[in-house]
Amino acid sequence: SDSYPNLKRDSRFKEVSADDVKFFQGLLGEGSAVLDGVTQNTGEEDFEAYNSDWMKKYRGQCRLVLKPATTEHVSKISKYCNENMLAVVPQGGNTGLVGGSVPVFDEIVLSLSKMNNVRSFDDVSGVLVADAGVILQQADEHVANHNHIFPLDLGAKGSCQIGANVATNAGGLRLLRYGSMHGNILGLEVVLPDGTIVDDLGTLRKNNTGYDLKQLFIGAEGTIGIITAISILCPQRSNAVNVAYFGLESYQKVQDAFKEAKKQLGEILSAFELMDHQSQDLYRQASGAKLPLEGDHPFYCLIETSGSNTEHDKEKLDSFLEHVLGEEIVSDGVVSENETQLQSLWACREGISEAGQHWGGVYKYDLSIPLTKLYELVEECRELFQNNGLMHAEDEKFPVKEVVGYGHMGDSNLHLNVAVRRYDKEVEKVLEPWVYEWVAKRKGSISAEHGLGIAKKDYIGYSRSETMVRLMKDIKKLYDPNGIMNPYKYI
Ligand code: FAD
Ligand code: 2HG
Ligand code: ZN
Repeated sequence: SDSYPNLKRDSRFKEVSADDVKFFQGLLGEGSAVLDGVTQNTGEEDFEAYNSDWMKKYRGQCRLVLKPATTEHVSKISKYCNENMLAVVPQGGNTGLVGGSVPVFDEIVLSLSKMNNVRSFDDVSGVLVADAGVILQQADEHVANHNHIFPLDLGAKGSCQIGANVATNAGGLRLLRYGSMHGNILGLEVVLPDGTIVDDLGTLRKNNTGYDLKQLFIGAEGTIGIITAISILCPQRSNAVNVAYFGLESYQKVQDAFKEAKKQLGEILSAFELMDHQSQDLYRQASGAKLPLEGDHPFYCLIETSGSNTEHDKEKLDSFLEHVLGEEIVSDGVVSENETQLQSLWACREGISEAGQHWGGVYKYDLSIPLTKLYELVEECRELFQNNGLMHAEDEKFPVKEVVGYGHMGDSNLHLNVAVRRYDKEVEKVLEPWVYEWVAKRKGSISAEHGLGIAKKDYIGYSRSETMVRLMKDIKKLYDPNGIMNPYKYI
């Protein structure tokens, strides 16, 4: 593939034939469930949405997309592919940021999009059981009708799927409050590469009977099986949600504000997000939106509180604000007065990811770094580009437009985005392996929440020991001995 000069198609995998297509059509019908470019003259453009990723950075050459409607379908497809050495890529909403959801060569795309039913919701326990292909926002709306909240929220909620959220162990904006998928997932239904249906769709909070095998599929990025349904614990939805947006003068003050927020807002704190000035400026330029505060500040924070008592929460938030303004920890701030304002404050944070690629492309790094050192990486990276003459905010001749830092401060998770006018080898040489070495030296992680996919496949060693990588490979071999499931990616 042009996108992957260093990779060769694995010749053990069979190319899709007319007979294969016939089998899948027999199973799924000849309608929209099979997009066939093998026996039909279907154009490239029809495959575009499946072959290329959200960043338009990775591109495969798949000529067959399958959209099963049932777990039974997924099982029969997997079994057939396994017996015939056909490689498969499970695909959800294709919003992943590490190139994991698109084929590398001619792998078959198995899209979960037609498996989108909520199976049950129990409003006493808060347990939702639903098909993997339900869109995150729809899952949240479903439980909202019962006064509950889906314990994950992220900027791609309108397109990403809950099964894929589990497959990537997505973190998102409220992990600080509700915890990770590893804690919230109570059960999974998974199809193994040989077609075995693993029905572990339990709804129990506690079940200490041997290995907790479902954990293996959480964050596996579709390399050992296909998640077809999930069972997840949803907390009560809070009556009172408030959002505040601050300007601060230094990263030290951001840390002080975080400490104060934990101290004073404790149990009602549901998000603490960091945005640097450069990230807000890119967002403003790309979206045309007006920023919430008048003056410029080097740093901004977004704090969300969610509690059960509006007055009580408001009182707490007001006294917190008074304190941090009085102590000059924050220089300026605004609190949302209504839902529209709340959404527009959140947009300043959620909109950065997309703004980053507005000028042509973006290099994204998703890192765990000890909190005290978290922002140093952004400063050093910016300095590198300032010194080597590759960066200019206005001049089109320079490949790099801006280096921005933002992220889930409450989880020590930094997003470093390098907004570029074009993808460029010179820029890549500066960034890699420099970023990974920087992070490894500080005992951070090279992937806090987006996973490894293909983007970081060569760098797993910066965050995992040889022994651990060997154990992962053993598991891969056990579950997927033919290696048909999402090949060429990190494992
Ligand atoms: P895809 O991109 O389609 O797939 C992702 C991976 O999962 C692939 O490796 C794929 O093979 C595998 N997969 C998909 N479905 C299944 C399945 N049913 N069974 C097994 N494997 C499967 N991520 C975060 O963690 N936190 C964020 O805050 C966040 N914010 C984002 C904001 C924006 C604007 C965007 C574009 C992305 C963001 N992401 C974030 C990344 C991405 O949205 C998440 O990784 C999300 O979980 C991917 O869901 P998807 O349905 O798009 O999956
Ligand atoms: C976010 O927190 C996402 O906005 C995306 O994880 C981060 O685009 C990115 O780098
Ligand atoms: Zn994130």
